[in-house]
Amino acid sequence: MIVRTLDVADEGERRVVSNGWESTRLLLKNDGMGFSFHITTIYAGADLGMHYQNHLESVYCISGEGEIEDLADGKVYPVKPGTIYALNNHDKHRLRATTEMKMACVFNPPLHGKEVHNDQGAYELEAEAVQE
Ligand code: 9YT
Repeated sequence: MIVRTLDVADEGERRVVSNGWESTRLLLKNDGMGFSFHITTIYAGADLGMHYQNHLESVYCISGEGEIEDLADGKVYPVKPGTIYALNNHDKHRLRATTEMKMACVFNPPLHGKEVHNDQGAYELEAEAVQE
């Protein structure tokens, strides 16, 4: 069994800080679950273009407010506490945070640990791993 807390994970290598967001990766590839699980903070005012060509991602909004735009058809959906979106078609999208947002994110295949977006807004499949 694996038991961790966000407080402890935030103090170590699991916390990755990037442009407009930070993410604490609580479960990773080397945990053997088949997915990774992250608590992500999107900073207020962030406007992030993403395209996870190599991964599927589900995102559940815990707190804060913003919107997501599906760049395939231009549709914009509000995101608020209780909203989940799933990028089941590797959907190219923009996420805009009106306020700071806390999100629970699941990636399949799982992330190794240190991924940040490349210039396509994607994560590479082979990335540097978090060392336990
Ligand atoms: C919502 C979203 O995709 N934000 C980017 C960070 C990502 N969730 C991650 O790496 O944890």
